[in-house]
Amino acid sequence: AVLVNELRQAAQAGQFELYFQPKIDAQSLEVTAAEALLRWHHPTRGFVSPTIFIPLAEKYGLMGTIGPWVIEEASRTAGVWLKSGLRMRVAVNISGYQMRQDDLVESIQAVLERHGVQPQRFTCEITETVAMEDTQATKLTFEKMRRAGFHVSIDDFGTGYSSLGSLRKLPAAELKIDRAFVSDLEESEEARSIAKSIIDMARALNLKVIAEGVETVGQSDILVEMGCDEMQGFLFSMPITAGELQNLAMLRH
Ligand code: G
Ligand code: G
Ligand code: MN
Ligand code: NA
Repeated sequence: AVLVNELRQAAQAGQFELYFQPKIDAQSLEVTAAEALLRWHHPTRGFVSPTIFIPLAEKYGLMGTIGPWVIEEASRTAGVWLKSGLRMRVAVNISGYQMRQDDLVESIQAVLERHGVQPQRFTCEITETVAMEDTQATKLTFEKMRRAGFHVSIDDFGTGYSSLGSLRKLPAAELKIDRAFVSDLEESEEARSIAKSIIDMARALNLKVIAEGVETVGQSDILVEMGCDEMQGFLFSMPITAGELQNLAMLRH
């Protein structure tokens, strides 16, 4: 409960920072996008992981302030990159709470416009579990995202219960293979089958497929061989600051 109160103040206190991790084109090795990952620098506890505070924020109704902060900061950063000539997308993780807000899409559109960022340059990463919620509220948000022209990515894919039929109804452009399958690729025949199924499913639906958590050349080789379009992971880069990412993207361009 103490942590929740501190979390409530963190945005105003300037304790949040966005890090960015590049998404790499498997063929050209260019940076196609950067995923914004929230960091909380607590004055006494030090670094607090988003795996701890995001679920707390969801539970205690704080995504209503944290979510917009992330969208604003990511869009502002994308505007800076665009002005420096970099044409990559920025990707933001959208939580279940945010998906259920009926003004989410309009508020993102307004922020993007203010920073001169086109909607196609904004990726919404939505976990498969949230995407499959199939409530009236999330269906409406997806429909608005389609009309707005956002790039939609289904995150942590393979951990939920999507069918081809349900996926076809979503305005998704990208499936992101969950890290769990990527980390086991070299050891596990089952992980390879799952990764291959996801890639084939993406092909059938005309979606791009990206693998997250790529750490070794062996994993990367297997994924490229299977036809994976893009990769993200420590093999290419850790999450880094906006300035560092800008330098890395320039080098790879
Ligand atoms: O960056 P890291 O690997 O520590 O992130 C851990 C988890 O926190 C990941 O599942 C990631 O999607 C989530 N996360 C990071 N930043 C955000 C954010 O801005 N919003 C939401 N909803 N989740 C985030
Ligand atoms: O679930 P989501 O994809 O949003 O989470 C991204 C998280 O994965 C970030 O917290 C990031 O720090 C972490 N991550 C990114 N690349 C790697 C990797 O290669 N290995 C591992 N173990 N974690 C990674
Ligand atoms: Mn993500
Ligand atoms: Na993920």
